[in-house]
Amino acid sequence: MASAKPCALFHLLICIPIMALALDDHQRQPPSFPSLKRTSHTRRSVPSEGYYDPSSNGGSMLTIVDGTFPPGQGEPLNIIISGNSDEAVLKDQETDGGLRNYWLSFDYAGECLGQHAGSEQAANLGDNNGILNETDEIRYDYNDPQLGTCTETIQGGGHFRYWTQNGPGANSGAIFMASSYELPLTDGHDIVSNGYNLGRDWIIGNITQTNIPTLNLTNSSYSGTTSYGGYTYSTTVKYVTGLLNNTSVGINHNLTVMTSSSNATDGFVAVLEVKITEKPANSADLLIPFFGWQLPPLLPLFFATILPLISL
Ligand SMILES: *[C@@H]1O[C@H](CO)[C@@H](O)[C@H](O)[C@H]1NC(C)=O
Ligand SMILES: *[C@@H]1O[C@H](CO)[C@@H](O)[C@H](O)[C@H]1NC(C)=O
Ligand SMILES: *[C@@H]1O[C@H](CO)[C@@H](O)[C@H](O)[C@H]1NC(C)=O
Ligand SMILES: *[C@@H]1O[C@H](CO)[C@@H](O)[C@H](O)[C@H]1NC(C)=O
Ligand SMILES: *[C@@H]1O[C@H](CO)[C@@H](O)[C@H](O)[C@H]1NC(C)=O
Ligand SMILES: *[C@@H]1O[C@H](CO)[C@@H](O)[C@H](O)[C@H]1NC(C)=O
Ligand SMILES: *[C@@H]1O[C@H](CO)[C@@H](O)[C@H](O)[C@H]1NC(C)=O
Ligand SMILES: CC(=O)N[C@H]1CO[C@H](CO)[C@@H](O)[C@@H]1O
Repeated sequence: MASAKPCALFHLLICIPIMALALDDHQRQPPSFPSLKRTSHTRRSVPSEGYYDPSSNGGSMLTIVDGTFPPGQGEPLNIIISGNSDEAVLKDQETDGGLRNYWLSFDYAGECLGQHAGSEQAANLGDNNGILNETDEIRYDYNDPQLGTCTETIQGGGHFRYWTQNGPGANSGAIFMASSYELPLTDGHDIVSNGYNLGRDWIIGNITQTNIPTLNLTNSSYSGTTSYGGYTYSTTVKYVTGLLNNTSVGINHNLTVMTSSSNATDGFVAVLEVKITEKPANSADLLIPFFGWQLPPLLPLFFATILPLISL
């Protein structure tokens, strides 16, 4: 198939981003690389629900936010990707149909040009990892995986922070997401009215191509399929109660988010079970587009360091 020459070029393309990482370790980790954050050394053991309730082991379904008024308010972890999902989907990577490719399948991507615009939040998932900062913040990409999250940063829109429950005390591998819908940057990125419940339901609505009745939710199930990079995902969503309270008390921005018909958090968590139903025939063909977005900023590096070597 591939002769030696294109193959060498191919390896070069893979090496450039890695070299860039080694050269500048202050730079934020590019989205297509597996997380360097804490990984678990215990075996995954998944209960039938697909996750462990953080509050049963000292954790909470509310995030920890610095500097709230009054102090101690948090944001709801209102979406869980179940540990019963396919193993590949639970891996924090864009390759091989991983988590970041799944998010791209419904138009959510890493932050604008790798820059972090929001403030850090932390969470304790009750897995004995203690309180950890968010793994990353993921934004609606306005159907443009390269630059769309820049639009979200400026115009506002859907976004979420996430953590993985993989500590030794409760290693389900489930992904906990704090989703909301925020106002434009000029309004200080506050959350829109009913923005936690709507943020959750618009994500679920986009995955399942269904209008989720936010004000009339029951323990319903929804399902749908999404695709990106040759992978097709089948998602089943169950709305569950009992993890979050139906309340505005203790919820960040509660005064502006709550409405006369809904508390800041309505007490529902959407639990997603995700299965890969189609894979690309030859995943190697897809690697170039995966790295494509990183090439423009790396071109000067390429010309400065690699080209002289090649022309020797
Ligand atoms: C967590 O984020 C805060 C900023 O909110 C930062 O000061 C702190 O160093 C971070 N902790 C770790 C372990 O990265
Ligand atoms: C899809 O997401 C957009 C933007 O967040 C939202 O306006 C729209 O209502 C969502 N669609 C559904 C069916 O939920
Ligand atoms: C939803 O399911 C939970 C158990 O998961 C149950 O406690 C609750 O009563 C149910 N609520 C409704 C509205 O059916
Ligand atoms: C729900 O309310 C109960 C009783 O007030 C409290 O103990 C619990 O921590 C609350 N849970 C969450 C996730 O806020
Ligand atoms: C909000 O939650 C409180 C309990 O904290 C409850 O009394 C009130 O009825 C709820 N409001 C709505 C609109 O659901
Ligand atoms: C908002 O949350 C704070 C606690 O964080 C609570 O004191 C206040 O009563 C809440 N406001 C409403 C309207 O629920
Ligand atoms: C929240 O609690 C209030 C008061 O009990 C109730 O009227 C409302 O239906 C509840 N909302 C949800 C989404 O369960
Ligand atoms: C379709 C439906 O039942 N809609 C209802 C949802 O809840 C709101 C507010 O409680 C009602 O006004 C709607 O009729």
